[in-house]
Amino acid sequence: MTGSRIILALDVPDRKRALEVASAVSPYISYIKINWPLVLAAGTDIIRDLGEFRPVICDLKLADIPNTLKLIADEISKRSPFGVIAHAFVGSDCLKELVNHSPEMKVFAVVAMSHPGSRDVMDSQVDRLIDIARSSGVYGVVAPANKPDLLSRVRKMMPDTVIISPGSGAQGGDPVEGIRAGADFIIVGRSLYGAADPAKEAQRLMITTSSR
Ligand code: BMP
Repeated sequence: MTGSRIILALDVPDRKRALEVASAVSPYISYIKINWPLVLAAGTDIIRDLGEFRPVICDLKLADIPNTLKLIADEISKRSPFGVIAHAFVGSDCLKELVNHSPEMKVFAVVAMSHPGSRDVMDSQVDRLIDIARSSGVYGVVAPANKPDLLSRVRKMMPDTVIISPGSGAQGGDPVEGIRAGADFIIVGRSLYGAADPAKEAQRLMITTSSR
């Protein structure tokens, strides 16, 4: 591992460009997170291909019944990703199914989100979502770096769980503030893959977040 606390959110809906960016920034990041835009554009084999650079976290934000989650987990795990992201709000039976069915694939649960609309429902339910994630035995959770108060609350309630945090850069948050509020890893998308020199920007982010 690089020791970096940066996760690249590779929301580039183009296989060739995605591989170029991954290759350029891989010395400065720890994981590559992929989401629907790239999976839909490039197909699921991109999971295995990107895994040549760094361990891949599949951000499919799964939200379904246990049996369907099991079927999805079987398909994803054929491509050997490091982890998968699911929503906590579906309940502990669903998360437990993922955790137990594919133990080699780490499960991250979304317990709080970075966008303004998460105030409509999710922000007020954070304690409940944390309880669901905790009782399901997930490896990690997703909580926003651009809402440090919420992030600190998650850290306080989950002192030993890995927290990965989006919301800095393009969404206005500050990566260093995210680390101080309790994030283990900062997820960075547009401000990294869209930079004039993504490798240089990744190196800068790695250095600024490393000693905090
Ligand atoms: P960007 O740095 O370009 O805003 O990308 C953030 C990434 O993190 C996107 O892939 C987005 O889907 C994801 N994300 C987020 O922004 N907020 C959340 O609350 C949860 C996420 O997974």
